[in-house]
Amino acid sequence: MRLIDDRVEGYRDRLKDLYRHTGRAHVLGVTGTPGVGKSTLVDRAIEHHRALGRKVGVVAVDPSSPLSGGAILGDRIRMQRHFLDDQVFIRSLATRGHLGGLSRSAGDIVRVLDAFGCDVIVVETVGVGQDELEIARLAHTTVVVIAPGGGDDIQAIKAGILEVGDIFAVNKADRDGADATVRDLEGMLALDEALVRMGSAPRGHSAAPRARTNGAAEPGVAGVWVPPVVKCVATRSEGMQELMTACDRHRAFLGAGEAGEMRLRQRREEELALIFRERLLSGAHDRLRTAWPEAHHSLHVGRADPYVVADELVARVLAPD
Ligand SMILES: Nc1nc2c(ncn2[C@@H]2O[C@H](COP(=O)(O)OP(=O)(O)OP(=O)(O)O)[C@@H](O)[C@H]2O)c(=O)[nH]1
Ligand SMILES: [Mg+2]
Repeated sequence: MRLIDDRVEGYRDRLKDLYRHTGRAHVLGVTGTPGVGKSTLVDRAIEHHRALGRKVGVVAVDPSSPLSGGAILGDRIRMQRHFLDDQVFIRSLATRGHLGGLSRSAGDIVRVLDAFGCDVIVVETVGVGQDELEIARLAHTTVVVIAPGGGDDIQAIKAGILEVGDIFAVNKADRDGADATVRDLEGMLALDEALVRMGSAPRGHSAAPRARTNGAAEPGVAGVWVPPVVKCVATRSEGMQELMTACDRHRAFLGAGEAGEMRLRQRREEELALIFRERLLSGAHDRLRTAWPEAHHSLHVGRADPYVVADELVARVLAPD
């Protein structure tokens, strides 16, 4: 993992070798705004899967700046009772301030854990940026965690999180307003579904991210997936059984019919797009190593038009050797 993370010479070949050993793990994404209780939930999920004898991998992605690096420490503390368990592997990743680097590493680390034989891999991301949403899409099953009050639900829609959620966990249900949040969410999900059915959903929805088709039905029934909303109190392990059951049902749904297959296809396409983007960016960076300072110089000194400069940079990237 460190070789891959540090992009040590030859790491791509190692990833290629590993890839054919992947595809067995259930990849679970857990996302939500800072402090909603994601790590606490993940800690409970580890406990659940370990009790069933499953090998668990955890990737905790912290998109924050080095200045607020405390979150990673928080994640570690939240899950520390599992550190001595050799069937649990926890890896924290920080943003490296490198274009596309964050998503790339997370996806690669997931594949390493998969090849390593993990039955379940949980990826915790703070759902604030595009990168994090993309990581969430790499999961088979994405759990969006929301806490009552604080306008979190509205924030979630703004960040496009409603679209990526296969399951919604309303955590901190020991606080006031949990029922209202559940109602709001269910209302928004119903509206979202109605829009998809009428074919008038905004762009992005029309791709039917969750492959939902007509009518409401039990989650997990082949052909239909209506994201369930589960109320929980992670600190007291309340609602965890329901949440884990919902995850298992979603996994069964993915393997059971056309809509599930569509979702898996979409995931493979996302995976390719992410790897492609990363390759493109790192290739471009390598090629432009000397061109960047020149480009900056013409911006500052020559007062060049940034559009023109960008076009020139792109032309250099695309130029044949
Ligand atoms: N009251 C209450 N507090 C909770 C619950 N779940 C988690 N917390 C608390 O909320 C705080 C944040 O929990 P974390 O699990 O670290 O949240 P997080 O979403 O992983 O946070 P970041 O990784 O920093 O984004 C901790 O103090 C938890 O003990 C809950 O169900 N009820
Ligand atoms: Mg956390």
